[in-house]
Amino acid sequence: MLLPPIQTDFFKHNGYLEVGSVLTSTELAEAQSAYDGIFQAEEKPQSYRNLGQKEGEQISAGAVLQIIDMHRLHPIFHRIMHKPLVLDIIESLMGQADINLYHDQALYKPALNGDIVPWHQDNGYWKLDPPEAMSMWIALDDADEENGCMWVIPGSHKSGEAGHKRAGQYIAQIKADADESLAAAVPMSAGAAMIHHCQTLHMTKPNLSSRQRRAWVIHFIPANIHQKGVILKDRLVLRSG
Ligand SMILES: O=C(O)CCC(=O)C(=O)O
Repeated sequence: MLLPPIQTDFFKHNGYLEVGSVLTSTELAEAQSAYDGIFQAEEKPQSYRNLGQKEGEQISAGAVLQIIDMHRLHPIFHRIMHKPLVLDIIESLMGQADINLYHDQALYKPALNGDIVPWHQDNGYWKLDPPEAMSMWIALDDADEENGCMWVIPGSHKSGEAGHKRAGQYIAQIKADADESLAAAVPMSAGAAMIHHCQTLHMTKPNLSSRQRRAWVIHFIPANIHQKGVILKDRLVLRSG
């Protein structure tokens, strides 16, 4: 079922939208257990890395552990991204039914030493044209200000591409300037999702709490999007209209 105008208008205006739970309790339990299994396996997937890693550090003090394309590693993630509920939300906000996957990623902030993800727009990394991608950030634990919930600058997607520069000593992260006085926290329960536009400024704070924060993010693109001047053709088709 497509979203009502009150929600699509909120997204258009603010560049993000909370949609409540998108997982059944069985799906949540299955996703949590698959996530843990993948992160705890002795042999890590090739994409495994720590976004908290800083130049010159052998062992990083802070961790934001990333694994790309969980849907290739466990069927539950493949199933969730194909759910009609999920794709109806994206179709409503994208305004079209040709929806491809850009990629998905697990972003895991362990208890006590989760690092920050600085202010950025996703398209600061991706450079997709037109900038019409959107991400569904799914909490696999209750996420709040203490353990690293999402923060956004409402309406920032309307200001175009922000200049990004390397984020301090972080090897794999960039950052943009943001007026933090405008920032809004988006606490969420496990199983709930928020969608953000690829030009919405967002960040997450360190997790110094005693609770882990597991998140899984699906990045959706319209079928006709370009990168470096060419149409992205090799992507998983999730829905075609
Ligand atoms: O989960 C996080 O800590 C950061 C998420 C993020 O930057 C994103 O979903 O684009």
